[in-house]
Amino acid sequence: MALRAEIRGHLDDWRRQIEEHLGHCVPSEKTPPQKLHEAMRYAIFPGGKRLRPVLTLAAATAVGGQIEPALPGACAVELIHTYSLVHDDLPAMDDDDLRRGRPTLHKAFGEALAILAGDALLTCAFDTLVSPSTGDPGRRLQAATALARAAGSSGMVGGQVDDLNTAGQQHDRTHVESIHRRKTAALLGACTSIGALLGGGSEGQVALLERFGEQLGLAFQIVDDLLDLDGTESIVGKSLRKDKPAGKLTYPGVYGREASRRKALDLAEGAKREIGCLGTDGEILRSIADDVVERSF
Ligand code: GRG
Repeated sequence: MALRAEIRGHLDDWRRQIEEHLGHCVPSEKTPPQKLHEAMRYAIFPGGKRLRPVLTLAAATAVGGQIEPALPGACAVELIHTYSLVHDDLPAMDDDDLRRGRPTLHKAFGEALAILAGDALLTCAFDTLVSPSTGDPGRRLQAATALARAAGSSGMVGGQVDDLNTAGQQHDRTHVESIHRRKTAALLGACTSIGALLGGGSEGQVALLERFGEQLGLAFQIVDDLLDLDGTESIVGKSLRKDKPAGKLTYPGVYGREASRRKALDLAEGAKREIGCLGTDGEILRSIADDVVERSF
């Protein structure tokens, strides 16, 4: 219990550092074009759980690295995640009015600016990752490659396309896993591999932390599917009960609620086993894995 409280203290401190660093990544509202920068900052602040950047920092420290060189990676993954939410909420995709407890970006700024702010957040992510004057440029390049692959057509964007295309079709186990792995889990795998890379981890550590992130990412998406069914809108901060009417391919839709919950728990346990060799250095990551499957938002 005391250990969990100590870990929460670390995570709160990391979140503060992430907020501060993110503030420097995107130009201020006073910088022209003002409306664009206002929209980008509206999407980023206040944030959600900041799970992805926290995972990046946790992976960096798990391999013995410092927070500072990993911060650009942490902010880059959050910028990519935020762009994906902005675009996912658009009328052409999920057509959502509510995100992080307030109007979605296109509701507040209009559709054209939401598309462009999403584009600019995506570009800003790579600028953030490759620009710092300190740290190892070779590792940053590897991190940028990992991020591009996880976020691009073989990863998140590809998963999103298949998710849109299979809406209303027969629910199928292989298909649901393939979509969730690309749409959500690939980016979480990139978070932990980027953290390990920027934290100075060995090739083996980078690979095992990527596997940890991917398994946890799949568990995270299953919990997200369950929250869509059983969560409380004011707590989750987004519109719920949308997957079924939209004919979306989900874990509970294919396996049922109980088996889905068991699957999420098994995946989180598998992820924790994956990093067993890190011993106490993996403590924070294991605690995050528990939080992911216990979450109600
Ligand atoms: C539009 C290219 C493109 C991709 C969209 C990420 C995604 C793919 C869509 C978002 C919708 C969705 C339900 C995705 C799966 C789970 C997910 C990413 C949930 C939101 O992430 P949280 O809960 O959000 O970490 P916060 O607000 O806490 O950052």
